[in-house]
Amino acid sequence: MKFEHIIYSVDAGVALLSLNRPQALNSFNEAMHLEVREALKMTADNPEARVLLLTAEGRGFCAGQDLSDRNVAPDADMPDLGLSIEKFYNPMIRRLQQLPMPVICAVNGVAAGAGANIPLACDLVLAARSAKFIQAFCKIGLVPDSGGTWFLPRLIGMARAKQLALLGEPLSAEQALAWGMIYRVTDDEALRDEALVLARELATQPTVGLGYIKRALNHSVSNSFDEQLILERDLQSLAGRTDDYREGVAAFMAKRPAEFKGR
Ligand code: T3D
Repeated sequence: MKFEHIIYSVDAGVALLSLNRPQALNSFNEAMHLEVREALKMTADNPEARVLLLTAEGRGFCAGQDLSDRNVAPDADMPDLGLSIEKFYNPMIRRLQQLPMPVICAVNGVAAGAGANIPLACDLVLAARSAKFIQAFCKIGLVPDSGGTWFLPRLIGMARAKQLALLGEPLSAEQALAWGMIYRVTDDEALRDEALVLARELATQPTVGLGYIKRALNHSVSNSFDEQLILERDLQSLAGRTDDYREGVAAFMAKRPAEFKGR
């Protein structure tokens, strides 16, 4: 598939997916949704892809839904937004959460609407110092989607989640870091490089095991204690059968660096 609205490549174990509609602050139209969907599927299906790095081109990360597709004539029917969520946004968020590898998100500028919540579905979020997260939905009569009402209270607590969702105030990258919403803030010019260094480093690690760690932690927020213990047991059973575990133990015993293959 030839991509027009995203840039996609796989190199040194890192699948790089960059949103590329900077003229509309990388807001989502249907064509970009379809391309992102295809790129996520290609990443899941490619054994050479061991880490996904999601970022965007231009001065912003993503302004959510492209509102020019929702600007209907006063006498025309509005599209059913629930269908759009069901068809496009929810599958994308599920796919990011379920990809069996670490997903890094590099937020290169303003992130609004669904664009503010997509990073929350990723595993490690780096943000440029100038980036802002805006739950813009309330300003146009909508409800936070793309998992926002699920992630936000769990990450930053209910009071702050309500502050962001009901007031739509921009949250700076530094404040997002202080609140535990993201992993790291970088200088603007350094964001892409720092994200790539992290992604390439992770891609040399036992990435099947990292995928299991991600799965365990993601389930922990809704599992009971006993369910979580059982999940840990089952995942450890799978991890213990990977080539990387065998290599990790052998390298430790031989006092040499391990050479993990992501298998
Ligand atoms: O519909 C469904 O399928 C349901 C799902 C909904 C999910 C959602 O995401 S709903 C929320 C949609 N997003 C928003 O409400 C955010 C709208 N944008 C903004 O509030 C502001 O643009 C920002 C705060 C993000 C950035 O402000 P600023 O001042 O830095 O930039 P700007 O000048 O407003 O925008 C730059 C350009 O991008 C501008 O175009 P122009 O004038 O240069 O030709 C602007 O129109 C365009 N743009 C920004 N956001 C969108 C957009 N174009 C279309 N859709 C957008 N969401």
